[in-house]
Amino acid sequence: MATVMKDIELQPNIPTSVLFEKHANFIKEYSQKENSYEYGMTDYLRMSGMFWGLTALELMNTLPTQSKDEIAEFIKNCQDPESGGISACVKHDPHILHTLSAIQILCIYDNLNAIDVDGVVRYIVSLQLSDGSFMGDKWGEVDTRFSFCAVATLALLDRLNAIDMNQAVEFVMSCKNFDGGYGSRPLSESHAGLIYCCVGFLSITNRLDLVDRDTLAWWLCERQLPSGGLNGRPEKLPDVCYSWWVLSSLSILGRLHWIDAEALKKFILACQDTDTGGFADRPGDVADPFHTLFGIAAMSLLGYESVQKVNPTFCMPQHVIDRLQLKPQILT
Ligand code: GRG
Ligand code: ZN
Repeated sequence: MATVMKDIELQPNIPTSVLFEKHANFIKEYSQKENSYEYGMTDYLRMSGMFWGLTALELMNTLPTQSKDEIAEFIKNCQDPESGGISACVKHDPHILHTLSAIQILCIYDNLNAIDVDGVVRYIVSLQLSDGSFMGDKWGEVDTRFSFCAVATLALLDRLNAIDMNQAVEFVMSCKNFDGGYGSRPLSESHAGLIYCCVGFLSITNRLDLVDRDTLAWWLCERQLPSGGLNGRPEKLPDVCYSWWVLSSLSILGRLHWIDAEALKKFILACQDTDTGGFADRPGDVADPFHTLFGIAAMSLLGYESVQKVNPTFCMPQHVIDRLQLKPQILT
């Protein structure tokens, strides 16, 4: 029996370029909506939201440098003096994802001294379990996303030796599936978002020798649909954020050329909102900062002119990774 492939049909009148000015305004306006209902309802995402917006602005060469001190003050107020972890918003519980986002922002601004770095290291170490996995916070959820957050944070702080690395690698490898992909925990299905986390983890820890390279790259390039867009797993709709999760993984594996780049560019350009600015998950949907970052970052990996080069492992501007003298492993 044939299976129906889910996809969308691109409409005519797709923009032929990235609408930089509109996207920069979209992100700036989004961060100024402090009194809106929408803003109040997304407190729990604030720190990562700031990372998405600020990274997108920097990739477009429009980072607001005048906000450096104000942003550092916000991050300082989100650090829990006891555990050392950083939360999404003042008075929230610390979490490993927001801790990574905060460190990424401070690295972009070259301002790590603004917070208690030893506290952050103590927090990450406290979240590792005896099987090598990482919890997201003190409440105990385990996921390979958190293994990535742990090593990415420590690498940015040059403190990778603080954790049990052999066990950490063993846990990630226990999440590898027959299709070459990785899931969130052992026996969980392969998903492009989690493949990015595990391939990124192995890139940071210099263990890409453990990857089933061609099987995984084949699974990843099979994510491309006739519309040119990529989905996150079989039989799902395309979404612009997978342009990042899939493409960055292929880029680390040295197999970017296995994708039809022109078809993907067209899909990404079609996800732009020509009225409000910003990118949506799919053409015609509402734009948001998350999909805006990943649309722009994917265009960077595809070599689009006037977007700064992005590092595929850290999802940060390459010049920041160079300044920190980090060399995550990339296969050629
Ligand atoms: C520094 C860029 C960066 C990231 C930090 C948190 C994290 C590390 C990565 C997130 C990876 C990710 C997107 C995981 C997805 C997890 C998952 C199983 C999503 C399923 O979502 P559905 O079912 O989406 O809503 P689909 O597209 O599969 O229908
Ligand atoms: Zn998405």
